[in-house]
Amino acid sequence: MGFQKGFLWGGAVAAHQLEGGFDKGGKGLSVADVMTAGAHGVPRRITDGIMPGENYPNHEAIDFYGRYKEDIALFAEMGFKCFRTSINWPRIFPNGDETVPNEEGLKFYDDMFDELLKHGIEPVITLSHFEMPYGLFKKYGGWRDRSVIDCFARYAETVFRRYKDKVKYWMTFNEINNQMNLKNPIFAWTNSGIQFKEGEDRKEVIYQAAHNELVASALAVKIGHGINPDFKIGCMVSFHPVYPFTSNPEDTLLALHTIHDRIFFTDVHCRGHYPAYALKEWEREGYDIKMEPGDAKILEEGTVDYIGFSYYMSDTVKSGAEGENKDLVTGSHVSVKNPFLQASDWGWAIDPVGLRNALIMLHERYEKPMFIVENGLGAVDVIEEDGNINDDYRINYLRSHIEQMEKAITHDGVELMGYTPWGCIDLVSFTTGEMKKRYGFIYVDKDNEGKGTLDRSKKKSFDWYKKVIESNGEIL
Ligand code: BGP
Repeated sequence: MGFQKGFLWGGAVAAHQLEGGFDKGGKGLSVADVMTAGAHGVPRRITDGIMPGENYPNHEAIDFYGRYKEDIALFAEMGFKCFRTSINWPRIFPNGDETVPNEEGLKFYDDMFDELLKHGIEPVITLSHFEMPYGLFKKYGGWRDRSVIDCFARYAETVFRRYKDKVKYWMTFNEINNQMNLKNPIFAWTNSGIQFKEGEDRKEVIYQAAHNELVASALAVKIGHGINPDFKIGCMVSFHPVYPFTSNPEDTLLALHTIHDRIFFTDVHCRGHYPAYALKEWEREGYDIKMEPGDAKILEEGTVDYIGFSYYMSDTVKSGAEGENKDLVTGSHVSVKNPFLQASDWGWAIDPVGLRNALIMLHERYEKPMFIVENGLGAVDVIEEDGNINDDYRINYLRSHIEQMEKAITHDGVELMGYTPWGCIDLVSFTTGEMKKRYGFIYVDKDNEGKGTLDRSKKKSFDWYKKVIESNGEIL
């Protein structure tokens, strides 16, 4: 028997990608609210405030804000044990630096958590999933400025106190490590509220922001445990195993170096201090990362309880390959096509065994419980004439990944708490801003232009996943 009793089967979303109601209930703007829709090959842009006539897909999203009861009932029908979402930070502190929270925003999450608990679904909550208040972005330049640490700590303390009897599982920053992808600015905007300036060393800027975020995360862990010692507070990173393209030792060395950019954040979150390779890099590059005397102690005392991570794909690197496959960029290196793997319509390598590799690597490095809080296949769904959506490709993707999870538990001794496939209900894609890149078990009638009834319907994968949960992963 692979999956433990009480295994947290569920689904994952993020507030800014499904709630909509971007200006309802006293909410302020987030950075995500000023990001335009992109499309295949057309990157998303960030605008200086809201511009009339622009398409901001997050503003309505799928209106979970107005329809959460209906959606939660569908999750309950699938048998969800947990539901991962985020609190939209500017719903609570509209500009980010107020001292008094917005009661209407707090009330929304009270009601939503009550609805989940009524159905026996455990909320799993991310404090910051790309919803940095626009006010902090404008006033402080986001996480460049350590003043944001206090704002975040106040926000974390407010929601920890308010929901201490409703929420047990928390995560601090979603995919905190994606901002090391210096070539796609979307991650710096949303992870850190940073717009790069002409001539600055992007990596140094990100390391400074990272330091401020890591201190804020550790502070939140300490504050949370003080409020409720039963809280389980994790980090959240995007994890791709990195393979050497050949057995050339130079490729293996490159793979080891590439993984540093991904693993740096987890190293600090889990071990409570900076890894030697980062300190050497700072010295070598002349980076001046500003820290205060108490920071090291906070990092040491605020290590996480578990590792939450997303897994979509693996990367493959080849020495001397800079310039090949420019669209596959990971960290500061270039990933090449892996001849053993197929890719999704969006070019993401499909690699179920890579998930097992990731679990083994993270388990052996940190010996902490793990939680796969995102995994899934973004695909274009077709509604058949009879109204059905036969998403066998999605079922196959998820099945093959769950099989590898089971092997990692039974054979490799990995401790896995739960599994929440991404986008359990169709929502706005983060990297593209599209609706047509769908992940859900539940279809939402809305297209890329924002048209549609927003009606919900079940895809074939809905009943499949229901059986998976019912059988605790025995029937796949
Ligand atoms: C992760 C994010 C999510 C999510 C997912 C899928 O990076 O944490 O917010 O959207 O990727 O990406 P996309 O929506 O671009 O397909």
